[in-house]
Amino acid sequence: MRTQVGIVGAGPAGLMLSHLLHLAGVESVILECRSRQYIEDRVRAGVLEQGTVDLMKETGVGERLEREGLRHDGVWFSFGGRRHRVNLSELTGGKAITVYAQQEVVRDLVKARLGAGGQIVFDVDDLSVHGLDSKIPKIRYQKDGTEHEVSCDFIAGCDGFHGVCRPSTPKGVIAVYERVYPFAWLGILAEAAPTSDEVVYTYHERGFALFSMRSPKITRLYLQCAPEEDLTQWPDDRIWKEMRARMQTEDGWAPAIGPVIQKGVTGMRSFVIEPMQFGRLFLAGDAAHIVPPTGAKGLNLAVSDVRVLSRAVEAFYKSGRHDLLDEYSATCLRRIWKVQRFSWWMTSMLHLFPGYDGFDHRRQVAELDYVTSSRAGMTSLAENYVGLPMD
Ligand code: FAS
Ligand code: PHB
Repeated sequence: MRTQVGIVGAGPAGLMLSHLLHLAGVESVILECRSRQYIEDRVRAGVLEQGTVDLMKETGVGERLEREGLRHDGVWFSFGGRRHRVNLSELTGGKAITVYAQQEVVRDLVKARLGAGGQIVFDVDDLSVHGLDSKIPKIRYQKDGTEHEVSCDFIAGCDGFHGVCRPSTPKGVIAVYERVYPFAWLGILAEAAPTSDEVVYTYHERGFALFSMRSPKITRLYLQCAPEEDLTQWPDDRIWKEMRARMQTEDGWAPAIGPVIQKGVTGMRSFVIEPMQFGRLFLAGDAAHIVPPTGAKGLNLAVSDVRVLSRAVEAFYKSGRHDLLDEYSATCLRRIWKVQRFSWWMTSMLHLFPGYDGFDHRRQVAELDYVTSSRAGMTSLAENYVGLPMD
């Protein structure tokens, strides 16, 4: 098979890239190791920045988002038993976040790609990439026991943190910058009507907790736990006891209880590679960087990377330009490091770290008090939370 851009991975990065390239008249093929059902049911992120929402609407895949997305003009921080609201839209000239589950974004993009005659090969095995520093790199994979090869001009490595593309670069070419946090998140989906119509971040002496939702019937909750937490030790009643112990406020607010329909533990790390390109291989999304979910940035960073990459590839085919491709890594990294800083800052301000003492706890509370009462503090938080400008 021959195509212009071979894309490895049908997550938000790979699907949005293929969609944007299609609109620019550039051909691509997506190779995904999982089934369509699996990727459309995979529970992950849920918060979209203003820029991601605008891009989906501008490019014709925002119809269901418009109908079912939950726009939030504010976000809450709870500490000392009281909730404090940051008015995002007032502080950012009308911008907001939208709660719309990642798997819904994936569903909309898969439907749009296949609907436009796009090629997505699901359930591929043993995928490998070759000739990255040649003019025609190749992707080899197995499907139904048969060996296949895709020749292309560019390979987009959108295969996530555990993918094969990043490790396929020669040793020493890529520098790694990393922080692994000494805690994780235990996340649940519950059939319970959300008792807040905006997200609530809670700082508590028992550990961090987060209140979010997916619909008027589904609540999404997270609590800080140990990195190797054993889910079998968390029956539903223990989960609810702990969630309410951490989140309940003096005015009686607390999450409503309901059947837990999904639970999982997510590790926390900050991770960035430089550069995000080697030869004709361009890495995007979680394949190149990971943020702790405290800032709700993972999916949005993947989208901002492929926005830059699709423009660079379009300029190559339309006017033979190489400059935007050569600048791809540096352009993305400028925004990535700002988003890494915000996600690290939110994580540091809201979680309990081993070895922290009374001084640290009072410092964290003072920081929360400052960023929820000072206009300058709230504005900085708000502009980062709704999303810094995309290039
Ligand atoms: P993805 O990981 O989404 O997609 C990569 C794709 O490549 C996958 O479909 C995978 O199956 C495929 N692939 C991998 N190896 C392959 C191979 N060898 N061959 C072919 N295909 C291959 N962010 C938040 O903001 N909030 C959250 O609550 C949140 N929860 C998360 C929970 C988990 C468990 C994880 C892992 C991430 C979470 N994130 C969250 C971050 C998340 O949203 C990511 O940033 C986002 O999925 C990144 O999108 P992609 O870069 O497209 O990578
Ligand atoms: C979510 O709704 O899943 C969510 C919200 C805020 C975060 C992370 C995840 O910071």
